[in-house]
Amino acid sequence: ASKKQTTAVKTASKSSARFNVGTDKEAMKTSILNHVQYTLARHPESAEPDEWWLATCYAVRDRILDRFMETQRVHHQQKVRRAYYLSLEYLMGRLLVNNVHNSGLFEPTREALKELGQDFDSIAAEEMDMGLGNGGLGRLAACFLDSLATLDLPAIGYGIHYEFGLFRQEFSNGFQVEHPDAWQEKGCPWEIMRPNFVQEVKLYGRVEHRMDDKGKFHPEWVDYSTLEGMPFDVAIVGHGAETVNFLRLWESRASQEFDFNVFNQGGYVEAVREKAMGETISKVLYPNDNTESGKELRLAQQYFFVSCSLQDIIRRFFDGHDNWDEFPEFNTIQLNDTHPAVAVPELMRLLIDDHRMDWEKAWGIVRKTFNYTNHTLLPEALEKWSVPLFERMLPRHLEIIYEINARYLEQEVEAMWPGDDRKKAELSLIEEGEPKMIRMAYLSVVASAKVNGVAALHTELLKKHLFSNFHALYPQKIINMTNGITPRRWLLACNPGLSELITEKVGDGWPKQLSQLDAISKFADDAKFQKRFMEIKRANKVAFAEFVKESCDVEISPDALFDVQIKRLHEYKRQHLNLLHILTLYRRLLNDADLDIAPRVFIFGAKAAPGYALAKNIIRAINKVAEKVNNDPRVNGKIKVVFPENYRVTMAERMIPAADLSEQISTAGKEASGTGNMKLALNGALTIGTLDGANVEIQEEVGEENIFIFGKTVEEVEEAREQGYNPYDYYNSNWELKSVIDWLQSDYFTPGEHDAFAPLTESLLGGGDPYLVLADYADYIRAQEEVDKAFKDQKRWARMAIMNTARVGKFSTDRTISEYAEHIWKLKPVKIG
Ligand code: B1H
Repeated sequence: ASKKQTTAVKTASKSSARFNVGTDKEAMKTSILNHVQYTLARHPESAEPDEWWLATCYAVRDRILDRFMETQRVHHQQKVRRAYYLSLEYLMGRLLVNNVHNSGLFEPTREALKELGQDFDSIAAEEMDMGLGNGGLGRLAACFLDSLATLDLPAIGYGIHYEFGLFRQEFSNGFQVEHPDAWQEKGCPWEIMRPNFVQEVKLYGRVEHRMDDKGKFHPEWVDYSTLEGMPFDVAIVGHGAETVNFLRLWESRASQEFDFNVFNQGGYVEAVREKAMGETISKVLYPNDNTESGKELRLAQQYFFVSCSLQDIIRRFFDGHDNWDEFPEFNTIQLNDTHPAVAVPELMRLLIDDHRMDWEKAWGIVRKTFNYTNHTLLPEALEKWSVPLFERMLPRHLEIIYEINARYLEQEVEAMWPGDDRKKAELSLIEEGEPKMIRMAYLSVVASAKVNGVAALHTELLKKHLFSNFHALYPQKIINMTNGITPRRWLLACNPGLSELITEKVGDGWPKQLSQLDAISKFADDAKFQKRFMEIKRANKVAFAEFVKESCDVEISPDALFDVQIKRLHEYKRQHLNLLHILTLYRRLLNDADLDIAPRVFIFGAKAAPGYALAKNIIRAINKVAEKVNNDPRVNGKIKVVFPENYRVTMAERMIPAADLSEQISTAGKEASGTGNMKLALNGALTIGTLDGANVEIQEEVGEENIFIFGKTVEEVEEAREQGYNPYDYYNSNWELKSVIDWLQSDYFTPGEHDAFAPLTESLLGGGDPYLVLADYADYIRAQEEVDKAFKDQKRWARMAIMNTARVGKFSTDRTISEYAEHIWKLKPVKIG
């Protein structure tokens, strides 16, 4: 009977080419209605919009799950090599729109809803963002998953099922206020709980070295506490719905055993406290971007999800294989920054302690399995764990790290620099000091086969500075993998107008072959094409202006230049340089009401880490300047400043298609890559930017004549520092710069409230201006004047914008992921059929 069943299942999946259930309008209608009634227990007549949203998601999910199961069956049957992506962040955004596009269900779903009296767009707007990430690093992970599935690469993402994602931001009197992000409030139709794959994780305790019957000592981790990890899977649909991979997120639970152990050790109160700790681990995403927290709970999060994931990988491997020697042949693990780097000692522990492998063999496996992506050079973001903290939570792992360190210093560093103790101290995984610190980046480099930077310039700087010794020691290890973005979400789904125009001109292959966009460059001077391109941009601006009216109660003209800076609030990203430009224009307008400038709307989207006081002060300054400017009749509406609260993926999807100008103005050498820069250029916004991160490569692609570059280069920044950079030299010699800073120091923007922006102005002057805002100010103003001139010539602007869309095909994550697959993972596509 069971054999018969298997055949029946096989025929079913063969007969309906892609799905086992109908995918036309009628089938979708039936399915949606069924879910309203039998999943949600509601009468269609009285169902609310959020219930229509849920039912629609379930109907779409049913179709996706067919492909999901088929994909996993094929991967299992063919014993494929897989890539595992370990990341503490996945900034997924909404999934419905993306999933209907990728699975080809957009039209039937929209039509079905229409016949049910529902509007697809408003139903889709019911969805809360899945905001399990901070910024670029988390969004990159989400784009990677999309491309991995689209390219038919067998891959699984692992992360944490945070109960609360990145905080929801509100403004009150210009101040940022944080609220918990209850993203699961309306239900989570996309995820599937997998109780049969629960994993157990140990924490705390101590190590005993016990003798076995052969007289050999074995380390044993004892008196530990245990936790449980419950996996939740989210299906990841590739474009065209051939491959459906998944993202597996772990939620922590206190286990029965956990209670028992702690009860025995410490009694009731301790037990309850520790039980709460067990349930706390996956509670909330740490809201830092580009800064490490150094908190105990954060280390617990990292270890918890890494241990669950590695055990899951090993379980899957032995379901089909029986020999550890084959492990590196079938598994490759990517560390998304150092956040999951504790995977290195954890895999060593699993191999040596649990599977009784000898050190050399285990280390050989580890070094063939792991690869590491570095995302930042900023010193405050480089993870270092204090040895005492680490020892308390992960005593056995600390031993292993010391052993890795001793062996690598004695064997590899000694061979390269014989007798050089200074080199050994420089390269040690342990930084001396009080307390000693574990350098997680160094650990990741030593244990990985390949280490990559995320843009050409960033990778060169890694080789030259942060990892220069390692580059000498392992000359083939450090390579570049320039970031990208998925064109499915960041053009096809978010900008339907432009997508249709492109498809009309170049066919519908571009979402999977983004370099095909180059074919529209031949229309850059075509007046008719220019007109249509600019009409689409204008329509997107009208839609965004409506959103601004609703959310900020500010009227903005779609004919003004939309000048957009959207990214986390950070000094190195220099939102305050943008602010100085706004103040400069405001001042000029007050001095000359007839000043001939193109009307501009300055648009910001940014969250500040809750503990980052200066970043919060900059937010307040922007909000307060906005209030003044927008309500000052003397500027005659020529400039407006808007800062809608709670910037997130969904807001980016509205802003990016409406942007004219993309602000990418970080201090050279500080932004590893940037990815918003790519999204904006793809949607026809021109970049004003420094030669930093991927801006350099964007310039190479679009050409110097289609981008506004300004400011000091990396070399010039280094030189200025060496020569003792003093912001007062600029302050005292540039009269206009001095006036706008003095203006910020007055109470003009916060009447009666003095020194409101002292943290900001102090950082620029007394604080030494660490990010060279004053040094780049004059050239930034010059570049902005060029922008103004270009925008006034709408034909020229149209040409430049078209060339941006046409020439940024390189920045598809399909290209990025193909490079990872070829040069790091040695991973081949697997056709599901
Ligand atoms: C990036 C981070 C980051 N780099 C620490 N580093 C974090 C560091 O929670 N933490 O501790 C969180 C995030 N994020 C960004 O990665 C870079 O700044 C961007 O330039 C880059 O485009 C992006 C993706 O590579």
